[in-house]
Amino acid sequence: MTELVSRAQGVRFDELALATRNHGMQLEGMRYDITPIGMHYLLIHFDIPAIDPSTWRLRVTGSVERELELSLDDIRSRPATTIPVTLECAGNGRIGMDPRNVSQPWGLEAIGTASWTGTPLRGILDECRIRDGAVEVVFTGADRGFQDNVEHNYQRSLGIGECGRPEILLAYEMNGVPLPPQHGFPLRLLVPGWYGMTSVKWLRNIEIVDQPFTGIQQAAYRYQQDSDDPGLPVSRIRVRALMVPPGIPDFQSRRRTVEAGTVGIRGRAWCGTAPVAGVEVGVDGVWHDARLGHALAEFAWYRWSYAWDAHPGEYLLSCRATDADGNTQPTAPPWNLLGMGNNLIQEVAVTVR
Ligand SMILES: Nc1nc2c(c(=O)[nH]1)N[C@H]1C(S)=C(S)[C@@H](COP(=O)(O)O)O[C@H]1N2
Ligand SMILES: [Mo]
Repeated sequence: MTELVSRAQGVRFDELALATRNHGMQLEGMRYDITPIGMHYLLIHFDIPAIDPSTWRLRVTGSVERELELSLDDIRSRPATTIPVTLECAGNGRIGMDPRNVSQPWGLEAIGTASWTGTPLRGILDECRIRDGAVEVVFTGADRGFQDNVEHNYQRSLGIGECGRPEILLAYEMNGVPLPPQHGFPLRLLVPGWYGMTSVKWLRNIEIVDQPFTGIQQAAYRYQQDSDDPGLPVSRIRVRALMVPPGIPDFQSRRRTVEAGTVGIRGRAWCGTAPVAGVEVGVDGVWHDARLGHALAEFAWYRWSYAWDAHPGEYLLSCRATDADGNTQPTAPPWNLLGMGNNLIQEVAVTVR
């Protein structure tokens, strides 16, 4: 059930309780190419399951010629790749929607870039030989709970075609160490370019199905205008730039103070649908081109910077990215019922002294 709260009503206690479980990445963490594990954002719908890696098995079932049951050692002995990937929660920016859905009240911090190691999913799908007529692959996590009064394990599906993409991994390491419990130990799906909900943690079952999957976590991620609107499914990450807030903050308001002179504004930009083509920095609404660096990898963030000639006064800084298809960030939140995909332009209030 969707419950809406307007901005004027403030954050509810249940939202605050979610926010203390599921933390974001401090934006100054964008200074690191690879986000340290404890700084990477977290989104855990239910509880972190306790899994004994010695008895854990991954089962591959359904519309296949050959079902598989793999131990962690079996998976670790398969061909491995390591890639940096920027993950973002589809609910990032939710707090800027008005009214907003009562859910994890993200500001802008539901991001992180980790170096993930795993074996390509398609190798396993090739090995089990998918039957004709299969349409999707359903990924099931070991975590279980209630959402919208329905008890279920966390589950998401992906189309068969999408599953053939080489960058999709069954990942068992993050930043060179075994996955920590909160990020999906012992194995998670990692779908680069897609919002985070697709990357199922604590993976224990992969089922190939002949009908589209309609489970609760599949239905929950849609861009709907109201509860009767089927909406489009939430899929790939919308283009976004964020800056490291410059200078020093006020503890509570986070308002920034910087010294007059040349101020280096830095940040990151990413997009799940096309390469990032440009980033601009706004100073009181006047846009200037930032210097855009290279992406760390195909599905990881770009570095950008801008040298701001700052004179004493009060300013509103902003930044926006544009992708190679010409998509850019909106000036008003792209409102939808569940508060998804809000890539509104970031604004940072700064006092120059
Ligand atoms: N099994 C399971 N997988 C899950 C989730 C979950 O609650 N359970 N949350 C999803 C969501 S909504 C996001 S944004 C990402 C977050 O991944 P992270 O916590 O490793 O950053 O995991 C996804 N995978
Ligand atoms: Mo998410």
